[in-house]
Amino acid sequence: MSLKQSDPKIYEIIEAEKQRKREGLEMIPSENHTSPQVLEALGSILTDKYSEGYPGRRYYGGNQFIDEAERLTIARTKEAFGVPYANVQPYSGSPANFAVYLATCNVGDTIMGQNLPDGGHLTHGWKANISSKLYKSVPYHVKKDGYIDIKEVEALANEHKPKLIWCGATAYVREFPFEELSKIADGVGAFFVADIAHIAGLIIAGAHKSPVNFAHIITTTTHKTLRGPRGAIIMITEKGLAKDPELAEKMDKAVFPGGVQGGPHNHQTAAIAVALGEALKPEFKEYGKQIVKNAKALAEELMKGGVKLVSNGTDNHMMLIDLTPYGKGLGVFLQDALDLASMTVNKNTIPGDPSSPFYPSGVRLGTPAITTRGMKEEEMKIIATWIAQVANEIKNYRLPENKEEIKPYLKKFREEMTENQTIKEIKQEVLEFSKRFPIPGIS
Ligand code: DSN
Repeated sequence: MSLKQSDPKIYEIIEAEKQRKREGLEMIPSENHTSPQVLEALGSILTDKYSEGYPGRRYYGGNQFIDEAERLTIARTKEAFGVPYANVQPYSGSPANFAVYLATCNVGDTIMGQNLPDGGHLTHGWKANISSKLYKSVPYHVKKDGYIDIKEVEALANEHKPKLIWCGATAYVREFPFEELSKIADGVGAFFVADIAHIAGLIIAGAHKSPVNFAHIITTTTHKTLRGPRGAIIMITEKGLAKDPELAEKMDKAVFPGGVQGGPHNHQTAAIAVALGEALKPEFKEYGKQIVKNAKALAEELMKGGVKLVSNGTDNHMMLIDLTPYGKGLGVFLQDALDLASMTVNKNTIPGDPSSPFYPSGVRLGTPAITTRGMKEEEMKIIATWIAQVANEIKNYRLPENKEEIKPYLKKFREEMTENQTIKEIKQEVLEFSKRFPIPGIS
């Protein structure tokens, strides 16, 4: 019996989501469209198996084929990134980063990472995350031009002598300065960890420099530019093994049984292997390079259309629209208006944001998913024009100062945007345009 027959409710939800994707443009830079083959592995019976432990040393019987899948995933990771060790079991990026802390730090140690409103990640020491509760977090920042403030990192590292320094972000548009930060970490004897979640696919494609020669440890999610299932990988470099020859054993123990995980998600592991197999093919190099070309083209056209971007452009797959020329806290307005025009982006803080993380003043967008659909620079020009037009429609709205007034104001804003003629016309154009670019995993 098909899912449609056995559970029509969930079937309809999945179909509606497929339609949303088919008829719109996915531009959240941390999302992508996985291949039918990745989806096939992800939907396989490997999900049924318990296999705590590691290949050849499990707590359950019947793991001979799971062992093969995990070994293959590890081998493909080592080949794709050029590292001597990989743990492919982390459920996702946050548990992977937590395992890194467990393997390298003691509770109370000092850690450094990029400040969240400056584009950094929650798990790199943000005040609301456990990483700042168990460890003493010293955040570093970006400068006015959007680049990491290397001098500040150096001064803070010399003053606070951290045990670990992160390099990585969720909203950083410039190439990561792996070499400079690794020198600072080496100078104070800290572990230098590169969290390449956003740019893993770009690194494999040669479209962003690799941290392999600079970092001791590398973490990544597998579902962003790498275009795999949701999941994560921890890698240790030769430099990491030289710093601590027992680091591999410590990391395995930190993932399981020491950390927040139980049995590995074997369907996910196998799907990561499929994604890595795809990423090792020559066409993936073209894909990764095209992501960056598209992002640069989109950024250029947006700026020509009068849209302000943090750091005036991008080196990677994403850009950050700075809406402060119109007012503060307008990210949600542009996000929702673009949503109504079938373009999906996310509201985001910008460096020095005058508003709050919930009502930030920026919007983050990127090109991994639309590049998967085969779009090129010509299409970016069209998309940029639409975004600039939508931005023009929201610029006279203002986030109320009084918190009580925000919800009713936003409700009214959404009602007005739903009836807005420009938005309606763009939505129709996006629909026609999207039909020309089928999504690989969606029939
Ligand atoms: N949520 C991810 C992102 O969107 O970048 C980071 O964890």
